[in-house]
Amino acid sequence: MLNAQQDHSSHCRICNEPISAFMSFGRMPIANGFLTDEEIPNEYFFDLAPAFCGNCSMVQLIDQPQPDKMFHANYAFYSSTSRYMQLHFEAFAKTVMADVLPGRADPFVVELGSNDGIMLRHFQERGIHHLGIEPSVNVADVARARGIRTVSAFFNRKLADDIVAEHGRADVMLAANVMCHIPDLSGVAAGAQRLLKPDGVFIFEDPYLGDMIAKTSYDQIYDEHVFIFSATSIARAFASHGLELVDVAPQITHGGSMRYTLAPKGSRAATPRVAEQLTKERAQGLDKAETYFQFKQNCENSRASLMKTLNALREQGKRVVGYGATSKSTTVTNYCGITPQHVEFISDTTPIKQGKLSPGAHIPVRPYTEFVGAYPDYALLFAWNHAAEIREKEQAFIAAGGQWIVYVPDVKVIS
Ligand code: JHZ
Ligand code: ZN
Repeated sequence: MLNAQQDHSSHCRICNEPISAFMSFGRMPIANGFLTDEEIPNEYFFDLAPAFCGNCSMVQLIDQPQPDKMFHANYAFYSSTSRYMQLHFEAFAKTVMADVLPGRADPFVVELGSNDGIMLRHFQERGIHHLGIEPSVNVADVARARGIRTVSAFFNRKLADDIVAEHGRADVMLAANVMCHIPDLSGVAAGAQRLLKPDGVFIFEDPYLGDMIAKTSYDQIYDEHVFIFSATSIARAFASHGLELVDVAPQITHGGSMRYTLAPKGSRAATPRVAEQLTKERAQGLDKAETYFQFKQNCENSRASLMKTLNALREQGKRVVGYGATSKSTTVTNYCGITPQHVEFISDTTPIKQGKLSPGAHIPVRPYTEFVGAYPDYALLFAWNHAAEIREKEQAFIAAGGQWIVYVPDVKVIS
């Protein structure tokens, strides 16, 4: 339910038209704000409320916490925790090497939000001139220790100019699961315009709005994701900075993502895939407000169904453990009202999250060994985007009689 405080309007971060939230997920903590008992009294909350801009079609948060509340020296997400994601970024790097770098003398590759170097390492290993930009110092340190040149800063016009002065202009700019985190998207687009060579390309990928709407994967909405992109909104947002959308490529990662290629206007022809994607998005109604009101209804139905399942299992005295203390799970647990009475603990392989409590819901996060050591009756798959990797790995859990609870695209119990 929207209430007076949540139903406020603001202005589109891209085109400045008035916007208002189409729903609120309620009082929400920092998605990666894993905390100790002592930190509970000071836990930070904000209103998680997405809006759709009827003018430029950008889906965005009305309120977002200050960047330094989210990306700092204890940032909890290390990209290299998934084997499949390591393979994905190796393939991404190889695609760039095969499609963009040939014929360029001493090419220069810049990655925004390079995290622990999961993608840049492939350029570094081949002696390609590279630079990572990563404001979260702890993950950047992992990259630096691997010999990947990394600066810890937020990318903007000024940094773009500094990079050009020190290294020259870039042949390729890359970003994965980063652009949708940056509220000043226009500043980044302007920086990209300055940093790129006239024949350079900017390639980035992020969770895709079309998948989120189709699968009711509302857990893509959390503090860090200030935008959920589509080809429609990206084409419009970058056009005013002289960058044109010249290619799109759907990805299966993170529950459905889209890779966008942008180039200085007129420097290369757009592939037919761009027009096809724009047509598909119109057919899906991504440019219409009604779509988002329906999405809200779908979220409420999903929540009711998940809680019905969890409440029934609690009454039967079943043990339920969460699998993967994802950022996404913070939206699910807080929006649905999942408590430690529903979910005993969340198993996660990331050391920095272990021994802490999940944000807002305060469900303990424990090492993976505790999951394997005493299998629960049910595992609630918070890391549903890694389902293929996890189900392959957890055959013994199923053999022991365990069952998965999933909620994307529908709430289901599966074995
Ligand atoms: P995972 C993060 O989202 C944050 P999250 C960020 N905002 C973003 O945009 C996306 O990534 C790209 C654990 N795990 O990848 C590791 C296991 O325990 O879904 C992670 O804590 N066992 C930058 O946080 C979590 O689950 C496993 O076998 O939603 C997965 O987080 C595997 C595979 C993972 O991203
Ligand atoms: Zn707009």
